[in-house]
Amino acid sequence: MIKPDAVQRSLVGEVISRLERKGLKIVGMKMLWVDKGLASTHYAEHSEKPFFNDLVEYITSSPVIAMVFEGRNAVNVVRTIVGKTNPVEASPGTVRGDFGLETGRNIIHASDSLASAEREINLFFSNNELFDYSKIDEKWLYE
Ligand code: D4T
Repeated sequence: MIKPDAVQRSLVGEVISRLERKGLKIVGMKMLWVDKGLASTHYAEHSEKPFFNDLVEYITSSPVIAMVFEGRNAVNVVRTIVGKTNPVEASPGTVRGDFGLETGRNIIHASDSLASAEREINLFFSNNELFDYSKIDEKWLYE
């Protein structure tokens, strides 16, 4: 999910482009304005943390871009491109390392496991918003 700060800062194309050029396949994508209910469900694991209220405020402050990418090792590949949660620690070359300054404005969310990807995809997308198709580059991306 491209977060509100990245939408406001015109980084949407830049972020999508990095994930797309890596070889990941876009299978779902939409803009939406996350409400407090969806934000609280999405970040339920952090509900007791001191930063929870600020996190919900931030993620509901402007529209976001929700996306589903497919590819071999997609979860790990995306998290490597995204970089560490705190942009101060994120390596240059990562999305957060190149564009962020603070954890509370860290540009993008990425699922941290297949289980959380499945849960989050179900939260943000219905089945008819996800696309099963082949791309012509697949034989050049995979052995
Ligand atoms: P997300 O979930 O947004 O991709 O971030 P991460 O997977 O990299 O990090 P996370 O789950 O630990 O944190 C979720 C979210 O909370 C914000 N946050 C986190 C914050 O505002 N202050 C904090 O101290 C921490 C740890 C940033 C990301």
